[in-house]
Amino acid sequence: MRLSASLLLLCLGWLPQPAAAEATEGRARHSLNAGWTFAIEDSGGRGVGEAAGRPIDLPHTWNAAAEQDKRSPYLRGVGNYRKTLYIEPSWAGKRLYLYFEGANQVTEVQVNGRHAGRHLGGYTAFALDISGLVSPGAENRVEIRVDNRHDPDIPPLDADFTFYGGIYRDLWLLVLDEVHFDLDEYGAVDFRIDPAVLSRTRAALRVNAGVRNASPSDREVRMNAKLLDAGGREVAQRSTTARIAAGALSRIELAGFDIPQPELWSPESPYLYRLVGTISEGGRILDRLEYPVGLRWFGFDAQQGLTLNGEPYRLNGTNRHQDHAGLGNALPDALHRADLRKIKEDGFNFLRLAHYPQDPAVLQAADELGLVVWEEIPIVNMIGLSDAFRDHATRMLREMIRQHRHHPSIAFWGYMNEVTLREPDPLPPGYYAAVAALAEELNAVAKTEDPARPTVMALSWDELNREADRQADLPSIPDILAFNLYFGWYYGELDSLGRFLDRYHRDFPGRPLMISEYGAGSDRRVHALDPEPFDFSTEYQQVYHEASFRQLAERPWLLGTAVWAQFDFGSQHRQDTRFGINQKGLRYFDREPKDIAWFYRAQLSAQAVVHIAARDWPQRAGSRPEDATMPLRVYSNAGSIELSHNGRSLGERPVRNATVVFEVTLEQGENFLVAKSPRGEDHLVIRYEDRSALFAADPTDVVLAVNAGAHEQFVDDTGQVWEADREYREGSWGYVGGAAGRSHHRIFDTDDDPLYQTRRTGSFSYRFDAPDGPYCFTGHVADFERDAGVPAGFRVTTGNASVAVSNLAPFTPRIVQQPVTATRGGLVIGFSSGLTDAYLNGFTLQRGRCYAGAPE
Ligand code: GCB
Ligand code: CA
Repeated sequence: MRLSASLLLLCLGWLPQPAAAEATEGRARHSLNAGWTFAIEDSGGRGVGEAAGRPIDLPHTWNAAAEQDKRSPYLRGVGNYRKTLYIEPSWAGKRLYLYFEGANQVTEVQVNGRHAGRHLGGYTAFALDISGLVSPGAENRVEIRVDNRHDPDIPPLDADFTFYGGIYRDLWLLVLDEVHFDLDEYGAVDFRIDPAVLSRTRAALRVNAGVRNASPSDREVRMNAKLLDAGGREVAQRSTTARIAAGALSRIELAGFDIPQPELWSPESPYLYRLVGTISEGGRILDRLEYPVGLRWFGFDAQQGLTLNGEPYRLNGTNRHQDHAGLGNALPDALHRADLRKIKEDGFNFLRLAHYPQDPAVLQAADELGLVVWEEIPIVNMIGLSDAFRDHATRMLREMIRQHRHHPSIAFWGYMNEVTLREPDPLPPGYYAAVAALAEELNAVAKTEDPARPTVMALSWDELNREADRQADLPSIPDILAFNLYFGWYYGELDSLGRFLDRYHRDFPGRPLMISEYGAGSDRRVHALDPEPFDFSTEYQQVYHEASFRQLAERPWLLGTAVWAQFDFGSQHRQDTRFGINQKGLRYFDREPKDIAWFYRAQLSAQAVVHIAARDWPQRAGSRPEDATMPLRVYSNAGSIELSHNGRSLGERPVRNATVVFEVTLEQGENFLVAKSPRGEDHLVIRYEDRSALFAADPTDVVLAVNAGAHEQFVDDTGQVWEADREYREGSWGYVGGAAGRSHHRIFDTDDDPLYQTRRTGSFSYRFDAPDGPYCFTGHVADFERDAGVPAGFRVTTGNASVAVSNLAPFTPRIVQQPVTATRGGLVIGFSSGLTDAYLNGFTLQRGRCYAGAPE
């Protein structure tokens, strides 16, 4: 078995402490989040509305509502931030740094009109020394220009997520003594502790620091490092003195941090020691840092899987993007931490940070809560061939590793995701060889920067099969190969997943494998009794995860797996059933859990789980007697579940694969469901609207609403259920003729895309065996494939009435009302068009006359 040498982890990261307390002992850190004015810059380089600007606080992005505007692409431009900054007189002679945790993606800073620095890349931290640009005892002008326009030299070039612009993470002013732990290399604090020996019986650690003397004279300083256990008791302490020449950087090592029987870190027991480092001179503390330190080591083997601290350990994980509904990527630390708590609650022990380095608060929470982390740089879908692209890629990798390497949670460094998914157009000669060369280079950089951690790369299934990819042979480059697999979603069958993995594992028995992504999208408004891939029903997502997780769990040689994705996330180019959002989350964009989240809790969590998986679908309807009978799932880690419905037991069933399925026949109105197990119970009310009365002798005022052309139902925001389309059956209703069609184009001026993205098309009719009398038919149509200017339309005929629907604006709903009359127990509404096929995307039918004020 190959061991990825014992890795040490330490936690640097400036700890949140009151500025005043910090100021008394070495460095001070002041938040610069508050009190900015912001303006978008016009193309001439002037601030738009510059005089006024808009008051804002950080973290901030100008694309916070990107997914709410279907008509215009999100702004990729330039934003200007301004602020005045009072510099205390006592800071004269100190080193002052602006410390950005992250800004997307090119940041240029001026202080008092003079250039302070520039940083490229949107996901790593950077520190700019402004000491020489400020006047103490005065207000100083800080101007920051942030640019998120496409830049062919800066990764990512293309990806399935929104590139929100702005200073979207915290911004700090660091006040350091002239002699301090160095901060000038890659935005990282140069102070760490690594194990020379690490086992269950002994840890021998070594501190390594870079101390900078930025003063004009040589200095004699003392560096001390103290290791404390979690209870604050001293474990070991060492110090040394060093003479540092004016302007020089001195490397200082301290050995002898020995711990017999060390407490080890793991997701189940995330034990953290603390390391306190000080630099002092004549008893006066010049700098002081305090970090958590976690001790653990991983091993991996292509056949045996992963080990943690010498024991077999399976990673069950998920992926996280850093954005949130309504906020874009500008999240306060508290929300980052809350996300990680949710990931833990959902049972996971592993987190892939997709597809870029994330906020320091994320890594700190992973250390403290116990999540094993894969962190990667954003080289996604394609690369650029310029030297600049390569330089930025390697620099980002160095920044990520140096800034985050002390976190015990991090186990893997990633540097590419599906890197050949998209080819540049036109394809430059030698492109694939250049991708392989860049992969080799990044792999080598990662190994140099951090020999202790394995490298990993995520590839898609498509990328294993193409000739060009085979030539490039990317899978042979990283220490660990990971797959993003979407069998039963983008391609293939649900049960092909395991077979594919077995074949690959057999063909490449020496290759350690992980699953970096698998997932399916869902919309809480879309439901199906016969779910299919890409219908975005919550039911298909459930079927998908139940089948996929089982196949993955059966293969212990996989080092780990990660769901795509923990949360729905912003992806501006996407239109599934909601614009601008990737809907594969186990939780919605606002973090509300989907029912499928409980499947994972039931599979993975030690807590008792009994969950009736119908929170996403509490409002149901049907128009035929059999519609009321449907499967109902319960997710649980109990041995068996008894379900009762309106006080009657439906029996007790064994739980398999954390799932048990009952069949229930819902009654009109409220249905009370109780799932019981020895480990706990769950209660839920489902409302059912029985519309079959519309076909009874004396129809009541029920409204039949149908999602024409769809096997899936749609529950709109008013709670109206648009039933699945059905073929005509005597005594009921349904279509005669025509075909079902669908698109995933966005539909303007509505959020009801799933209603308009499906339609009945051709020459067809709907029949209703409803009692004689007047009815109101409301047709919903949207042309989802034609371009503007092309005539579109059709004719609705019923008896002798006929109404033409024409001149539809493309991709825009039109609602047409038509009074109709049933005679001799029936009503037929025909759809035909002289021009092209007729189509109908949805309709309602209601007894009575159409009245003014009804939806037009
Ligand atoms: C992938 C990508 C990820 C996408 C995901 C999807 O393989 O790595 O960035 O968001 O698929 O949902 O298509
Ligand atoms: Ca439809």
